[in-house]
Amino acid sequence: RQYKVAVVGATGAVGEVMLAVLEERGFPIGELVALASERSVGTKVAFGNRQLQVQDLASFDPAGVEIALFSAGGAISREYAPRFAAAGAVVIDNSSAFRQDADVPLVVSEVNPEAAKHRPRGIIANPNCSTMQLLVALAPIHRKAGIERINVATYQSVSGTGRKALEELGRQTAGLLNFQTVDPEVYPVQIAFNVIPHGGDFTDNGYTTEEMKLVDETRKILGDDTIRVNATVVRVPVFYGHSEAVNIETRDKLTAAEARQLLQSAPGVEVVDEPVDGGYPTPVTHASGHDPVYVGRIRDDLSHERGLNLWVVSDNIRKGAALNAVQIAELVAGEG
Ligand code: A2P
Ligand code: 11C
Repeated sequence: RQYKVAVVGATGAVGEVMLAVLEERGFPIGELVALASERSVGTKVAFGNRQLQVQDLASFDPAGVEIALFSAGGAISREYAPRFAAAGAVVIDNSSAFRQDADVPLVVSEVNPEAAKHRPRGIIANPNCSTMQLLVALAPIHRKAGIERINVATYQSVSGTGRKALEELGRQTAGLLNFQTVDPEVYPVQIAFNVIPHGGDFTDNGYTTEEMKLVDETRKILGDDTIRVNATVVRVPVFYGHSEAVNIETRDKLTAAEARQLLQSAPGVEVVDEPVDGGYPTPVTHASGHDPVYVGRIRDDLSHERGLNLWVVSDNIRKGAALNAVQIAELVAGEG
């Protein structure tokens, strides 16, 4: 059985990788449609060694589309995802538009795949990238020892913000190395050679939307509203790959050695944890362009008897977005 698949936002940083991952994994595609704004009509995107003509989302008729992968931002999803679903498609939405809706499942393929089956609106939400990699690493620990509290600081790459941010980091870096002054455009302050304690928008409680996603999405995906999450999101001048310094407190004691062993057989996880130079994952040496969630620096918390520290790194565009969306599509296709 082959499917008619649409990628909405096909020219974007995530859309481009959705197409690459669909091809790499040999998703059963009968027909593939690449959609973006009318600005992109006339341009082409790569699908394996083929080139697809980009079509205008606004004038596209979704009739016949069976699976639609959306990554064109929340406003586009809110407007068009219900239309695709009404036309019969299963929508897998990478935006934050529907993630907290009770009748929309929020799925990490390794963590709660069964949730994808119950989708009364025909929409399945793909989690935020920083929640995604965190939970691939933490769900096995939660099942084994019960996580009561998560304390996380993120080091998020600019690709999470989209193509314009990738360009901004490149332009600022080149400019500053050539003694030019650079003006920030995408970010409020200079990102090159800097770190910015700000992702998303500020909310009334002083936290940012990116921080609150870590709180709310973690609880929904693990199905446990009692988990306490304390998050600080930081943008760093890295192109691809988010990193997270994670401290957890478990209900039952889990030693670093036990956690290491548990994670070695966890789906989607690769443990890189040697206490030597370079014996840990980084975005550049491990994550960028690769599928796994890498975990290293696993240590007993010296300040808390049931505390544990981990360093979690993954390609935010792959597992954090495009790969998980395609894995959800595989779950849907696997239903037959
Ligand atoms: P376009 O390239 O035509 O603007 P990124 O997150 O990397 O910035 O990518 C955003 C994606 O969302 C792009 O594919 C972009 O297409 C798409 N997009 C943005 N606005 C619209 C719109 N109004 N209609 C359809 N697609 C849109
Ligand atoms: C970032 N996590 O790195 C974001 C990007 O909710 O899907 C994705 C925003 C989202 O800025």
